[in-house]
Amino acid sequence: MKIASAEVLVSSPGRNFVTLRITTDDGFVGLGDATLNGRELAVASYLRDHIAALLIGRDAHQIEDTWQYLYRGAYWRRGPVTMASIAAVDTALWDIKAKVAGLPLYQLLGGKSRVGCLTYGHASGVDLPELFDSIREHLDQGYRAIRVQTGIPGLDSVYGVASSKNAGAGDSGVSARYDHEPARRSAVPVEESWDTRAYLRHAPTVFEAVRNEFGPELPLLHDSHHRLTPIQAAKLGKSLEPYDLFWLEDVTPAENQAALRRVREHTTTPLAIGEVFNTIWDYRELFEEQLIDYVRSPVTHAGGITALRRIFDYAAVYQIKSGVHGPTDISPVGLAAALHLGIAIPNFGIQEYMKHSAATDELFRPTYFFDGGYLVPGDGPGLGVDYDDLVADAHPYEGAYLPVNRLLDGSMHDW
Ligand code: EZ4
Ligand code: CO
Repeated sequence: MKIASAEVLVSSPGRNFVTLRITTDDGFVGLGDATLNGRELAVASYLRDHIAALLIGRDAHQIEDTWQYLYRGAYWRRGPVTMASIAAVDTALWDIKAKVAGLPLYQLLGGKSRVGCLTYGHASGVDLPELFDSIREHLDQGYRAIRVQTGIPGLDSVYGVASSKNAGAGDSGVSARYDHEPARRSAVPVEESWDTRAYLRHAPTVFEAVRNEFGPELPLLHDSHHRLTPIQAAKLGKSLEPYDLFWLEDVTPAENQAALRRVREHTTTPLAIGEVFNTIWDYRELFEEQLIDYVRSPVTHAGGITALRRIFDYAAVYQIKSGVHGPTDISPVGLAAALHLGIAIPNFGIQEYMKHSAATDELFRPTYFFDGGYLVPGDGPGLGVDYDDLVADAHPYEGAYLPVNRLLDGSMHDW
């Protein structure tokens, strides 16, 4: 069974997606997600200009060998563009293998270990009343775990707050955010503002109010989005301890894994990190020193199903669980891959879930479904996701960027 074609498909059904479609000489079709939010065309070029031709004629069954060929063969290792490209090839080949077997992909990964993947949804608001409404809305939809992000008094626009009042803020004069996600269609990034001291004072008051309103049971999560120094992160973790978070995410920038040691010394708030990591190597210190509790890598950015399964197995040795990144910039192909893996592995933790737009679902026709707070992968052969070229043609690529972040004195800060 040889690979006959590898097409790179770029479309924008409400937001941009890069999809790889591999077809074999006997007509099997597999899909892989290669979406890198705000840098989509770099991955499209890597796949189109440097990988597609290498795949033609290869045995579509040789997933591991193809992974090693692309990873070792690039010579230039790791990095988000390379690893998203390899991820797309790997995912598409797993999709094909499962279709050839006539089985849903999770069966090839060991079969179901649970009835579904527990998800968390994103509640947010510029203030407490708006936040409470958002939490109630999510509970009504069936979510059993909730990420909480709010506005901060004195700041115009803050990461993670999908609010009509927040949309269009910043000084770049661009369109509103889409899909409740921060990337906006614009020629240049929107600029947001940040004040760490105001955040550190405000965050515990928000969680206290949420616990008072919604009680002690509801699992609550929070994302600090790489903005703190180790000692600030330690302080935040400590101040949130009374509110019993499920996790605190990305407290420090990802480049310096050793920073987590300092945080860990001071707080028992569980930590999640890794949505911007690319490989197993990024986790080595964090796992071996047990500095984190949850792995945030998605299939899409960590080199595919082959590579992420290896990361999860390594994590399991240290009682660390999965907590896969699942914003809308992970396409339905990437989400489906995460669900097949998540339902099979022994150390599943939680899956992030933001519903895609209707146009996105029309294009990809996912067969996974949301039921009572759980996501369940489709039972048909393969990943259970499609790609409708006609729908895609109606949604051409549009440039979009994630925001940048400045402190109140104008200096650049981590976004
Ligand atoms: O900012 O997916 O936990 N979720 C996140 C996301 C990321 C975006 C970047 O593309 O941090 O909202
Ligand atoms: Co995050």
